[in-house]
Amino acid sequence: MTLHDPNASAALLDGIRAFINPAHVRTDADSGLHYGRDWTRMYTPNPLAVVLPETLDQVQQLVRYANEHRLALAPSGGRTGLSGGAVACQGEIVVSMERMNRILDFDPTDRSVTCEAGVVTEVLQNFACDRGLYYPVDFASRGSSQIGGNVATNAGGIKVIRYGLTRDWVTGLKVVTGRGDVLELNRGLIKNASGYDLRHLFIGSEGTLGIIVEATLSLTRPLREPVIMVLGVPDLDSLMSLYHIFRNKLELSAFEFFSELALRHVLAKGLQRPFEAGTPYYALIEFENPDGIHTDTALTLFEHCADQGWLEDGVISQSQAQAQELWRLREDISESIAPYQPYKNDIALRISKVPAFMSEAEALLQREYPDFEVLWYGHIGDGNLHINILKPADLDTAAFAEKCGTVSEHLFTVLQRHGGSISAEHGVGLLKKPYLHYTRDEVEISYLRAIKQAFDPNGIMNPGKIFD
Ligand code: S2G
Ligand code: ZN
Repeated sequence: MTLHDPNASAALLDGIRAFINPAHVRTDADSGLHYGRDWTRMYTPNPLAVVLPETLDQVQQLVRYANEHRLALAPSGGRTGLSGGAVACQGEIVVSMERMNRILDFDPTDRSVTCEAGVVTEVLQNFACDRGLYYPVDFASRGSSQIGGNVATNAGGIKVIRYGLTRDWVTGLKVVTGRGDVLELNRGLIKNASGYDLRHLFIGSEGTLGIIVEATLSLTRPLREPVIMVLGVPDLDSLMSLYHIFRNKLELSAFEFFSELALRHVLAKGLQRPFEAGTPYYALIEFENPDGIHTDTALTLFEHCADQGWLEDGVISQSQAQAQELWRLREDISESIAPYQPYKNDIALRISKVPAFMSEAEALLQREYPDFEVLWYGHIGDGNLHINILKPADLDTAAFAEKCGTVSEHLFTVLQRHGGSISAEHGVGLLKKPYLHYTRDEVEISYLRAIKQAFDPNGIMNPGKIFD
């Protein structure tokens, strides 16, 4: 991708202003910083411009114009990504979907909603709730992430154990491909055996095949009176025993975990300990409990697990307010550690492989990197572990990132042996690109390239993300 020099750029940007409101073709430094990166902080944003289209037609004209002039486009949603997937650091034009934020259609019979890519996740969740329904893909960044970005990264979050990922709720997509064609994919159908399902190529494509403009999503009934239990757990084997027994006896909507170190950072923000005992790990379990019908089962399980030594203490929510407070112990971890510029790993394993991987990885980190503060948390219920290394105050960002790069190579070598993935839900973007081969072999990557070539033959769509 040869990028244009500043002089030629001015004329090229004027060309864009011919079909997009000039007020929404921005080149000021503040816009470049605000729209040119996601939550990662190891890349310096350097977009050529930030463009905020308002219609499908403008998006299509922009992609066609970018093909004609070989301009790189970096699609941008809420920019809550953690792998540099929405970073524009090589003169790309950021295409922010922020102004395309309407909910276009809702059908109670289909339990289906069609929204533009720029709709904020929480706005969609509230829209569903106001109609007695539920959009069950949920995570801490719901207040700023956008549906288009959730689809582009196949966002997961905290309810996957029961509801799956974004992929499981997308019944239709309207996209502009990297070639500038508008495709309406699957059109909200539940069944559609008419050949390859191209919708699923765009889900998780991280903006490299084209721009997601609209999504049609399924909705479901809300959880009835969800209850939260937080349990103090002595070791990994106990954590997995709790998982097995609670999963078999109750229909769980969440089985999360976090370490004592992670909890301490959240408590430092003023939250209360769930109970007196401090334990190496904590399990957070959610299940619906209409009219308290499962309370006895939950308490019986609690007593049994305590007798087995699988838990040392625990609490069960007595109100929705307390349930929210307990969720914050898990959901506030990310924000609590952000000031430490953590180096994040977000790995996926088959659930059965979690304890073996975790004990091997913990031993490796303690042996090789004793001076690193490592936090473990994540979604045991779907085999997704978040490993966060906090940046020591005396180590500069570049040196820290380099050292963590070698940590990743050690971790991913272990992960590969356990058949895991280097990215569970945060995507590959720029951050994980050097490690893609630990999860995809060269033959498979050649197929990814062939698909990219079909949808984006001039390589203008988010170049350099996922693979080169
Ligand atoms: C989580 C959120 C982002 C992070 O908390 O489940 O996916 O901090 C994460 O890793
Ligand atoms: Zn997560």
